[in-house]
Parts: sequence; structure tokens; C-alpha cells
Amino acid sequence: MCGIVAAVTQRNIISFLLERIQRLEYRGYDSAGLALINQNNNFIRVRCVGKVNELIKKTKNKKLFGKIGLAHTRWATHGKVSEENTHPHISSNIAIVHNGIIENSFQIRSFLEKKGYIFYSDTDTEVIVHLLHWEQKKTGKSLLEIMHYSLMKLKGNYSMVVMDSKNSSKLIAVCSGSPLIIGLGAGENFIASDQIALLGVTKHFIYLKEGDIAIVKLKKIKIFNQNNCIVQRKIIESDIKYEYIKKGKYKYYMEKEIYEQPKSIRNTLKNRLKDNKTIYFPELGKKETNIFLHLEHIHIVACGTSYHAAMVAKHWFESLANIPCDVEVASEFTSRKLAIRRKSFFVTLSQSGETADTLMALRISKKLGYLGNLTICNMKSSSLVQESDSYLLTKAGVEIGVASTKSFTTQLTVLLMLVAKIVSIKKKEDNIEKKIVKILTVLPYRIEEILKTKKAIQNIAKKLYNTKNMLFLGRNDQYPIAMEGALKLKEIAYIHAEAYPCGELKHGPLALIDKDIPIIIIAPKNSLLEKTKKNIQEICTRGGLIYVFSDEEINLEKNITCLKVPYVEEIIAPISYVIPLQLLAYYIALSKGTNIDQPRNLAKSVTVE
Ligand code: HGA
Repeated sequence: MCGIVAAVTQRNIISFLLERIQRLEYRGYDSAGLALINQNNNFIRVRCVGKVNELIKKTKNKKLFGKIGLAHTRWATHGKVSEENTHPHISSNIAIVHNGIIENSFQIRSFLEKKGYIFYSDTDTEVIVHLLHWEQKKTGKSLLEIMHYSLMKLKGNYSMVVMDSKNSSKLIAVCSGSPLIIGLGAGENFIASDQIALLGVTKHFIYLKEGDIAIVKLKKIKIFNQNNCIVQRKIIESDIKYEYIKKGKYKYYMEKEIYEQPKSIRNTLKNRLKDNKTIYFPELGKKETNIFLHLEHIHIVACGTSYHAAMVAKHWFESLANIPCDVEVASEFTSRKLAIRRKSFFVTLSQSGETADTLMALRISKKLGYLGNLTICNMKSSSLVQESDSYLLTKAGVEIGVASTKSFTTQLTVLLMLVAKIVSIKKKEDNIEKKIVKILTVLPYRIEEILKTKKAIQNIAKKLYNTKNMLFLGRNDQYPIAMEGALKLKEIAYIHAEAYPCGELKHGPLALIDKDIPIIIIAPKNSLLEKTKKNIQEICTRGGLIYVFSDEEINLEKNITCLKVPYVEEIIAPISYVIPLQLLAYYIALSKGTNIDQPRNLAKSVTVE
């Protein structure tokens, strides 16, 4: 959340900053701003409420010039969405852009107010910049010299970039709580929250580590670690091209990402299905094998869409591997007193690997006596991967749409492989691994077939886009899929939706049923279908408006619309049945005309608790 781009160059940097901060808009889009140091060593700042397009308009005829500058796109946490609260914030000769939350900002603010500082915003960020100014004024030292000492006074997360108009040769980057990377150019250098912002100007990146402070000049970079010692960080060469992450023929990234799922899953499976018989994870070694052999319980912690993937995995671990598995939302895990099961293994799931709640859960878990931990993540350079004992990458490719799609199905793919791997290590059942490998091999083809139901789903979407409320029902491993369908609809179409296990409706929610509430029922043909049919009948007799997604034609009554889903093997049915629900939410949102990639109040990569 919140995007940062900064550059120190030998050319006018304004258009670079505007173009690159726009690429990070997925991280926050409440407001946007930038600041440059001009030839007279003064700050020029432009800020506006809304998207980067507004900022582009506002800067257009201003003939701005500066060779060093910083830009920010905000997802507000402290202070409403307003121009005054938009970054960069300035205190005399110091300007800052910040990603995170300062927990003790009120105390520091009142201290600084007593010292005569006037605050122009309600943000916690302005507290940092005045604090730096106060320390500099008090000591007469350089920004770098006071940085380490000043930061010790802050509680919370404060990844940020700072520049000093009295010393316009350098930027200072601080990495704490959310990612910051340095892009190495030829005679120029850059800083950003995500390498996407810098693709095209460089392929070479340094990922700052937690607690790092970096001094970034035209031709020199110096990094201090959290103990204030100079360190060398690895330079990574990226093979991502900006072309890969363009929308291409699609209207929205979410649409592109839905249709990309067969390819993403193929990438996730690549080099992991050995001779088409066994699962092979090159990332895991002897230590993990030993833990898998001895574990008796799995505890998965995640948020949002990843939490739904974890819930599906619980069914797989228990039904296929006979391993008890509990699943918990990360913010709940971090809020309660915990009792750990015997020989339990801790697993986290996150697309970005920067989800603050999940990261906090991992840190807490390390003190609780789990056998070990593993993260399933889409970003190798992320904090979750760095801080976990072991990791498995989902290889979904860059996901830009705020509502997750391909990261969900690739997480499920990895989780199913993990189930197979653990079963085989424990020598529980020989056949399961082989069976799972065989099924995973056909998974991308099954999804390709399901994507062909687009037209039928568009027709349903046309009927439903005006609705105010919707229910999603699923049974067993399809209940988390119902939850995911409801979440997608809430996120991008702003329609209130709830998910229930099929059998739970009669225990209360049946009271809601009338002809105006559409009910989506996920009912693949399996041993539970007969039970689900009884639930459908119960809704029918009460006049409910039913849409059944099934591979069996279900026409029990007139008020049922059946979406015929192509055949899919039972184990991978949850991965396949989420596709029509993603499409449904997408086409409903499209009919409503919402901003699908950037839904209101949300942002991708939730780096605040
Ligand atoms: N607290 C700052 C930065 C917000 C942020 O990092 N969001 O993810 C603000 O409210 O401006």
C-alpha cells in the first residue's frame, strides 16, 4: 500500500516520476503528489486528490524542472483524503514520502508542537519530517547523521524516502515494514516500492532489507544495516519485461489475469512434476523432508483471498493426507492467546509476501514452538519469503488487479502439490501422489474449457448487475469457493454478498430468501450433490432466485437457471469452480461501470496492520 518512486539523475526527472508513479497506482489511489529540487535548491511540490492522471494534468503547463525528486501515491491511514494530507510532506529543507504507520505519532506531534512546529496535515508522516528537521536543527548534523538516531524514536512502520534541499546530491531511503528497492542506472539511480516502476530504465535491483538505510547518489550507493554498519547487498538482475505487464487487448488487468490462469498454472507446475509421477520442489531440502515426516498438524494463517485458498487446503490435508489442519485469519491469530497443537507446522500464504498481518503472525509463530514454517508466496524478494524458514513460489506472474485471481488458483495448485508431497514423504498412501500429479497435468486444460463459459456468464451478469444483495452457497471444499465468489463481488462490484455452507441456510439465512435475492449455488456432481439438491428444493419452495453452477443439468423448478460447467475431476473442482465466479463478479462490475482494477477504499499489498 502506498507507492513510492524517487530518482537522482542528470536530466529533468518530472515525466519519469509521473509515468513511474502511475505504474504503482495499484498500491493506493486516494491522492498523488511529487516534489523536486530545482536549480535554486528550492522544493517544488505538486499534489492532488485522486489518481495520477490528475497530477499529470496539474503539472502539464508548469514547466517544472529538477534532477532529483520523489513521488507518492497514497492509501490513506492517518488523515482523510485531501490535498493537505497528500505526500510529499515538507519541513523547511526536508521532504519525505512514506509508506506505513507511525504508532506514536500523537505523542511526537504534541512534543513538536510545543517546540513551535506547525502541522499542515493530519498525517503521521508529517510527524517524521518535522522530527528529522528538529533533530537536524538541534545538532547541526547532516540528514544521514541524525537519521539512525531519530528513527529510534518512531514506533511502527516507516519505509520512506527523504531528500534535503540543502544537499541535493542524494536521496535517503529507509526500509522498515514495507518493501523498497533501489534500481541501478547508468549515472543515475532510482528508488521504488516495486520493480515494476523501474522496468525499462534498469534491470538491476537491490532489495533493501528490514532496517536498512541507503544513501543513493548519482553514481554511488551506500547501505547501512539496522546496527548502523555498512553492508553490501546483492544486486539482482530481473528478467521481467514491462511488456509482460501491459494490459494488451484487455480492458482491465483483472480480465487479463483471469484469462491468464491456464498459463500461470502451467508456470507453477513447470519443473515440479517429475516424470509425471512425483512432485519435486527444488526449493525444499532435507530439513523440510524431515519436518514433513514428523509433523502431526498443519496450521495455515492468511488473509482475504489467500485465507480462502487455505480453507480449501484444509479439506485436502484432512481428506487426502489425513493430517489435521487448522486455518486462521492472520489478524485473529495475532490478537489472541494461542495454544499450539502437538508437532504442528506453520504455513503462511500471501500474494505479495508483504501482508502486514500475515508477516506479524509469522513473527509471533516463531516464539510458539512450531516444528518450522513455510510460506507460499508470489514474490521471491518479499519479507515473508526472507523471514520464513522455507518457501514455495506460486509463479503466477505479476498481478496488478487489486482483486486477486491468478494468485488464488496458483496458491491452490501449490497447496495441492504440497499435500501430495507430504503424503508421499509420510508414506501414507502411494497412490495419492501419482493421482494428484495426473490430475494437475490436466488442470490447465480444464480451466481453458471453463473459461469458454464466458458468454453464458455474461448473460447471467446482465440479469444480476442491479441487485443489492446476493448469496453464495457451497458445500465442503466448495464452501471456501462460495466465500471467494462473494468476496470478488463485494470487492469490485460493491454488491453486498454473503457465503454460507449449503446445509447452514435452514439455520437462519433462509429467512432472507425472496424473489429479489439471487442465490448462486456451486454444486459439482459428486457424492454430496443429492444433499445439495435438497437444499436447492428448500429454496425453490420459498420462491428464491436460484443460479446453479454444476456439471449436471439441474432443472428441479422453473426459478432455477443452470450454468453448465464443463467436467472437472473432483479433487481440483475447487480450483475450477472459482473461475466462473471470478468471471461473474468481473462482468457484473463491468456492467455497473466500477473501476475494476482499483476498487474504492482498497489497495493491493496490504502493508499496514
Ligand atoms: N500513514 C501514511 C501512509 C499511508 C500508508 O502507508 N498506507 O499504506 C498516510 O496516511 O498518509
